[in-house]
Amino acid sequence: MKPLADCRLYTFVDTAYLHGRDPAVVAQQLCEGGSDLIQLRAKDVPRDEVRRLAEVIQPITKRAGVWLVINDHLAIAREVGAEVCHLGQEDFFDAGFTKVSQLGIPHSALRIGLSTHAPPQCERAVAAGSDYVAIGPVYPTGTKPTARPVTLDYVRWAAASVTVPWFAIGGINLTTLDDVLAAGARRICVVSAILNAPDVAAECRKFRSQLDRV
Ligand code: TZP
Ligand code: MG
Repeated sequence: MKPLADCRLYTFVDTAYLHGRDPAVVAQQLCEGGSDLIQLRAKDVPRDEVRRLAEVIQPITKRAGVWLVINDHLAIAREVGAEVCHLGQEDFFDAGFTKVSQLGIPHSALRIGLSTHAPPQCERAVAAGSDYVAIGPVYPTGTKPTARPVTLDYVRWAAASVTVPWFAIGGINLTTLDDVLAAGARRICVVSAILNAPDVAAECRKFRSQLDRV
């Protein structure tokens, strides 16, 4: 498994975009396409089903040497032995936490990633001890339709200011990617542009090679 700082392509098994496909097959295709991290994102899915999906995906990412990230569900991340749990501002700060250490996990056992939408949120996420931060949504996105886009200004700020690994997210596709890279991002999260493609592995490889050029 690569060090987190060397990870650049962060992809998703998002239940909203499975379109009837087997999550295990999608996870395998994302691995074959060169993903460095894969997040299980299952909004409005019952906990037992999220846990079942996590158990299905975990051996696949493990075998491929890809980091598994569980969105929202810290306990499931621990139960299945995922490498990372990703939490939003509301899951972490609004729930009363200020330090990752307050989550009660040995830091080395499970990494924590936090979403951020503005510089002050990013500064407090880094100060809280998060292992990485997400910077976005850069562009409007149907994956998170109510979120206000942060624009490339926030990406440029991150490139100049953030000291932990950070990933640009939101509306990144093969067309917008060049501008995101030009703004200073070196790591990206991609949900719909990969999962809506007919060939997930091939689409993933296109992002990989565009990333590898910079
Ligand atoms: N957080 C900020 S934007 C976003 C999340 C989970 C969704 C990104 O999805 P897409 O489809 O790559 O725009
Ligand atoms: Mg969340």
